[in-house]
Amino acid sequence: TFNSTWKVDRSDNYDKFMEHMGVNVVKRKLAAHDNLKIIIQQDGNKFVVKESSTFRTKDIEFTLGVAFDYSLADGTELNGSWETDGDKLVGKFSRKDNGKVLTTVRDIVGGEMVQSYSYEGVDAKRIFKKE
Ligand code: MYR
Repeated sequence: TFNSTWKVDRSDNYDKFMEHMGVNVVKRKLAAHDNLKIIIQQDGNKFVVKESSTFRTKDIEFTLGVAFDYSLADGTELNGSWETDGDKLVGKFSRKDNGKVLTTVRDIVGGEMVQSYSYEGVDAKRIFKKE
């Protein structure tokens, strides 16, 4: 189950990933220490995700398989949806500005939540621990 409060512990290739997404160096430096915390509350197909970081706090509600809008901390707007694949959550989102696809997967591995991101052939991971 994803239901928990998750705090980012470490990241892998996240700076390169953000660079590929077009995030400028100043924001990337800040994002490296964003203290991202994600509270996930799943009830059947419905999710409430409470995101907080040094950039903002944001509540997101979505239903599996139903597209919704989401904006990244730098203002980039996405539209897409989450689905399940076994025990994983798989998200497929398109950027509104250029139509390019960002895919993301959430998986629980050894009690940690691993979120991987993929955009135009560049991959990154952020690993979260339970608070
Ligand atoms: C949620 O479930 O947390 C809300 C929806 C998340 C959509 C996809 C997030 C992708 C984040 C990519 C970060 C890259 C920064 C350049």
